[in-house]
Amino acid sequence: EQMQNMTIDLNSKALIEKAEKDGVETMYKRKLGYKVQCGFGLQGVCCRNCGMGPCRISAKTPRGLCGADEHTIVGRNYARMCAGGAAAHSDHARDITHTLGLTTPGGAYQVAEPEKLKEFAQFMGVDPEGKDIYELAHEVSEVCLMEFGKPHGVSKLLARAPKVRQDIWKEYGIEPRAIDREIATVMHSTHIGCCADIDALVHMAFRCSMADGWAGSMIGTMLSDILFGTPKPVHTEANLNVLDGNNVNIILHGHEPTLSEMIVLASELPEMQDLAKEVGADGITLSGICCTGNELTMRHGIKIAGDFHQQELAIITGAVEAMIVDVQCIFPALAEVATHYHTKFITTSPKAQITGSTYMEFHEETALEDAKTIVREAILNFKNRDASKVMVPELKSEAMVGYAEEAIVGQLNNVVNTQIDDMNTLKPLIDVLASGVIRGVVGVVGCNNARTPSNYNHLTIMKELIKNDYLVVTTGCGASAAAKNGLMLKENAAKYAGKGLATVCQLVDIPPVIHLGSCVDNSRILNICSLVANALDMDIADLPVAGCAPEWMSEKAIAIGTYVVGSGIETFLGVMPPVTGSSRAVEILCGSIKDKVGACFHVNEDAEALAQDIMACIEAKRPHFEE
Ligand code: BF8
Repeated sequence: EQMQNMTIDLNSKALIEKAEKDGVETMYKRKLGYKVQCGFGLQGVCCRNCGMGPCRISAKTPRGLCGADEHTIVGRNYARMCAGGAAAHSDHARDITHTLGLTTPGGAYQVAEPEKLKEFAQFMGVDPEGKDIYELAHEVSEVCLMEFGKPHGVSKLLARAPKVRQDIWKEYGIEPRAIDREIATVMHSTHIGCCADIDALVHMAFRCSMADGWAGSMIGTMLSDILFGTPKPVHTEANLNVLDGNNVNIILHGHEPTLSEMIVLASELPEMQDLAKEVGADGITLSGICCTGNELTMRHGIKIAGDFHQQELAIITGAVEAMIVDVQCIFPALAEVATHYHTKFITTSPKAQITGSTYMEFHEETALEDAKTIVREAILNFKNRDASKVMVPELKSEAMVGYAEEAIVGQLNNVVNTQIDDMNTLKPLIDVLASGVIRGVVGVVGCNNARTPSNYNHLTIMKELIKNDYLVVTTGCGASAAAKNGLMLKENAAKYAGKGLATVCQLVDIPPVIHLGSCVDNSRILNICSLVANALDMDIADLPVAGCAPEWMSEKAIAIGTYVVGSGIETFLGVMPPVTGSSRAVEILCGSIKDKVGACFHVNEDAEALAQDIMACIEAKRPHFEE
């Protein structure tokens, strides 16, 4: 029962019980073993940056062996978290960028959005005039690769932000240079004997995170759209019941669409469909977990199997032939869990090899062939399924997903332009915001964290916000939580949303919680805020918007939170980051950083109270916005 209380998802509860019966250890079980977590770690005052340590700060030992105090140690640890997050997002983006360079007409990877490519080329300073689209794609790939390692200048992508915002960054000195450089600089400066000043450490953490949001993630999203298509609203289903009884069930888990898109292509081939029939299955069902799930659902309507905390439980259904993963957010525990069932746990990336997995390396150069080999392996595993071990839980929900920037603007214009004649502008959105019919827009995003019951904070906050007429946009595992619980259906707007928001949802045909994609796609939020701010000749910090990561857990989430604050958006966390060991760090991050960038962090581990904090903060901005 203790374990069941660690999640509010009913499917998860049922599978936790099954895991117990099957004798399988899950995260929920391991969490019970961690009654008390390390207090030094929680406060961020443990330093392992050199071999004299580890040193940890306490009343008796107020300094590390080198003399570093709690502010230095917390600051270094925080900056390194930002660098870790920025590295993960940006290295993902780098792979996408290389893939754009591999596109060929009729090849495995093609340019799906030539117009978007031309527009982006122009923005990056590449003249598309008279160029073959693939020649252009290769040139843009090269230019974008330079953003990772160019020796001079700051990120070109910053120009997407309002001018006033760019000036703020210049003033504070956080315009990121090459992405890799910002990451390397943090690693260097946090080495033993380098930076020992909390203000300077926070400053470099911000600069590095800005490289994540405004360069790495921005490139990742943009080029994914160009390669695989800009998402459009599409119907899907979410939660573990999407696993299909007599089909070969393949779950795609991880982050980069370069792999998952090829698995989609491969599994649709007649030869694979035939093979599935030959082994006695009715067909092949693909579903997704984590951000790969988001990428697939928003481009193809492929169903969402679950979120970060459901990855082990998916295998425990006994109905999964293969769990195919690439990078990030993959529990190493999956290898052990899979030994209890017939599931093949297939790792594919040299960056994320896991002991006990079946390693089938995936190369973009031989993408479709590699994908076919992997899919074949999954199909052939169907015969090993043990019916006595299968339990697909009962629940799933319908959802509308796939709202890219274009979809949001387009959707609003679709219907509202019958009354307002501005086509393809943001005027309708601005009007409903200015009139107060919608009070504000909140990005509720990010992970599941075992320090809170899975999905509880996400759902509590989202429901409270939409009930009070705040539109919610979401990405990552927050998006899965919303999809699993019916919040991404216009039909449910009347039930969950306040009158103003519900009316807008009906009129404009949007759900009260809008699916914007994977965590890399938080860049879409930056884009939309920039478009609105530009249209109003305002700064992003003036808009009635906020960011919230109610159950964050990853370094990526810390980097995101930091660049969102750096972008002038007040950011609310439902889990305290490991910074409380330094009063100065808390003072800066939750206070004085606002003087530099126009926003700061707010932390409240009580979800209901956090929702109230968000609304109060937005209401305080409204008078100025309405002027
Ligand atoms: O990048 S929300 S648990 S899946 S880190 Fe991971 Fe967190 Fe999920 Fe995607 Ni984002």
